[in-house]
Amino acid sequence: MSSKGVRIWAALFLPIAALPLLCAQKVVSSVPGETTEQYEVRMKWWRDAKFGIFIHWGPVSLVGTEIGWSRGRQIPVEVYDNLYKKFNPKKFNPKEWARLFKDAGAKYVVIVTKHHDGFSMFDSALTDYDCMSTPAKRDFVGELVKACRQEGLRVMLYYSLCDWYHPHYLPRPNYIQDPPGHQRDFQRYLEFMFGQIRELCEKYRPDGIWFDGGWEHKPQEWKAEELLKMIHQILPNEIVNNRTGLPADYDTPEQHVGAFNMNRAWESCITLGTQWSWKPNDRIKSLRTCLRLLLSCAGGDGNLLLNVGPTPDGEIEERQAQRLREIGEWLKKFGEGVYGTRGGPFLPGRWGSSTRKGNSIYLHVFNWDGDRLVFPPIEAKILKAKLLSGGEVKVVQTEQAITVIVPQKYHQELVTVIRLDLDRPAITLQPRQGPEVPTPKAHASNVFQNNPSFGADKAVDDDETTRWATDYGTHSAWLEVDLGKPMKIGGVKILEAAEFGERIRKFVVKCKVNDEWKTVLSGNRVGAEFSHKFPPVTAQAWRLEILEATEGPTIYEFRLLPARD
Ligand code: FHN
Repeated sequence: MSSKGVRIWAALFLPIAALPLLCAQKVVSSVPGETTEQYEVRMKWWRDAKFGIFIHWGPVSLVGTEIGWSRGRQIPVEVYDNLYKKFNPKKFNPKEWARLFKDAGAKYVVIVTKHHDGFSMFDSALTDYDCMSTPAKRDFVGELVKACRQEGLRVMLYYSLCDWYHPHYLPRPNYIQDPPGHQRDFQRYLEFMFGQIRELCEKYRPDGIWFDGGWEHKPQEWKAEELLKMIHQILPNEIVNNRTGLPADYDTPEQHVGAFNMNRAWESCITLGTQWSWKPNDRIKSLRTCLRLLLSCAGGDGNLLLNVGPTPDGEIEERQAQRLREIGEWLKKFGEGVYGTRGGPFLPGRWGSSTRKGNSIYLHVFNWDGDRLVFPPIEAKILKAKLLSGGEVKVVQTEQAITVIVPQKYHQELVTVIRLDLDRPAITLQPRQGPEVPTPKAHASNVFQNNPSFGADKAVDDDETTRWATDYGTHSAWLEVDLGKPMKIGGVKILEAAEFGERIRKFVVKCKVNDEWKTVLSGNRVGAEFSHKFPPVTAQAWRLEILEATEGPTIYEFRLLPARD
């Protein structure tokens, strides 16, 4: 065989021929010496699940401040540490919670058993600072584990290594003064910590352990390798995250979508509100934001762990429950493009995200370029395209590009879902960039302390968790948006950061036509969500002019809505 022939053979067949070697390769995981194949078998349920619910609950919910972090800060230590004596969540119905999480389309839950505040929400033989010392005298974790299992959910248990309550934990929190003569002893704390983790494994037999709070010590000081070994002696298939400081089985980006990575499992943990534990009148993320977070995680080959903070009387507050049910309703229709998929082949971006399963690619489109998106070419042949969210789709595939065309009347404000059926398994495709879409640029008359975190672009970044803000004492301001090219716009959606008060009293929306600013909309109040349609206008430059505001206006999103032809 000529050298060229050898090169072709190697390029075509070597990857397949090398498969056994690849599977025999050792992988970074929580099980020393585990092969890639063994790791992927152990992680399969977790990778296929894609969507979990995180639950941060404890006596701190009685005061509505952040769990752990508010101890000795907003809440005096002696007050915080005695909240458990009043913690009596009479409405706690684990079966209702489990049903809700199942209705949300989640496949697993992660339950906080002990947070940094040291309070054990499970019946521990090693401390009286636990749920059995509350007036409720209930094993909250145990009941929830049982109920979730009965609904077919997988269960993982969160445990904070750091424990700012325990008298032997080191480092001593700076807001604590130990009694005279008291000797802190980290090894005695480790005995307690190992003992509790053994309890959790033996009593509840979770499918995984979600460690947290590892940042105050090195893995060696936590005896992390010994800890993982103990866990796997009890539960050989246990999945463990990276927060002992060892890489273990998966990474845990927090409050943001992780980077695309087919070679390292990851899960973004993100709050549905703005706080991990319950906060009265917290701002809850919209369905649009929640779905786009989930699809961007799945598109990056990761999972989303969405956090809820239950109320002090034991309920998931209705606003949070409703959002979870809405997510579940969407997943009932379009979950085939989420569950059991892998990320890619088109990398996530402002356009949306893609997932793949079998011989199909799923496109989850957030933003279009007019009525189309132009993707880079793929080596597979597209046999069929289906607009799962309703309507017709046209796909033109050439060696240079894949053009996906959907009339704007079929564009969904939440997500537009398209399935491309191929002539081969989609997993064989190498990842590649996704399509470019026009990205608005913005500038403003005023930015809060000229801080880019509150810059004008935050009002047009398609992210409802970031906002443009202005200085205190600002009673009028404008935001100017350049869409990158003239676009046919038929309406606006404006999300004011109303939690700071509905400050806008008078505004206009303008667009520049033939070098003249033309008013297309006038209004008084905006509030948390303002939408208004108007006869379509084609323009590239747009303005939100806030003419009167009671205090510095602040806007999450100024969204120009493409006209639906
Ligand atoms: O401090 C905790 C926080 O309260 C929350 O539990 C998150 C969840 O990932 N972990 C720590 C912050 O990284």
